[in-house]
Amino acid sequence: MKIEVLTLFPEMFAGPLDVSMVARARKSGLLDLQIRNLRDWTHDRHKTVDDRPFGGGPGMVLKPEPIFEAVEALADNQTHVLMMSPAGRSFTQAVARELSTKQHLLLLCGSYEGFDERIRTLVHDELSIGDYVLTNGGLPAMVVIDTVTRLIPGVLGDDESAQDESFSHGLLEYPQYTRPAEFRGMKVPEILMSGNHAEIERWRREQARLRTQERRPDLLG
Ligand code: 4G0
Repeated sequence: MKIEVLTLFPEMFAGPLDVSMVARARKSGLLDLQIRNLRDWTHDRHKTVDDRPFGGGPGMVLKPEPIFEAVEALADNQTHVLMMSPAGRSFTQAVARELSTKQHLLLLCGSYEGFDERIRTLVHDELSIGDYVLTNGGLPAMVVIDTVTRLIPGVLGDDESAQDESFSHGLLEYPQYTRPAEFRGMKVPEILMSGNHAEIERWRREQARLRTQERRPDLLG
């Protein structure tokens, strides 16, 4: 899969995408990730990307010309163009699964007070990672990239994929333990040491249900 990001702050993307599973996916060729600087599609001396809103009001708005030129240069008819914005549709694991089937994603990261409305004509979907406002769309784009990358076939090992499957039944995960069997007076539940795999599975399902009821009753419907 190819993912391109159009941003005013390409420096932000060094670090989070150079470690762990995303780094591994890039090195193996399963993910081709390219960070593009929006200012490369300006033509004036000051590399202007924003302007004051018509009608007045605070802040600045991203102007259409550089974004149109960049999208026209980077996208073809295979490209799924996404805009990161607090007004977007909620980004969920289901949305990530859907995006992981695309062959080319182009993520537009805004900042300031947002995008000139005409930019939305370029976009297939507008996504929000949650109900809060960030200084720019870079962190939301990295959240999308990270989430989608681990769903690209071949990125997770077989073990990790199987484990992930068991967590995607819409419940929170059950309590897990490793050695030692007793730590500072806190004991591992006896059932997990019983060797009775049917009973262990029953216990885990029950724990996941209780935890979900307690913390996220909205997930149970
Ligand atoms: C567009 C996304 C982009 C409009 C982007 C701000 C939070 C998210 C931005 C605005 C972002 C999110 C109108 C403030 C850049 N902040 N929740 N900031 N406005 O996904």
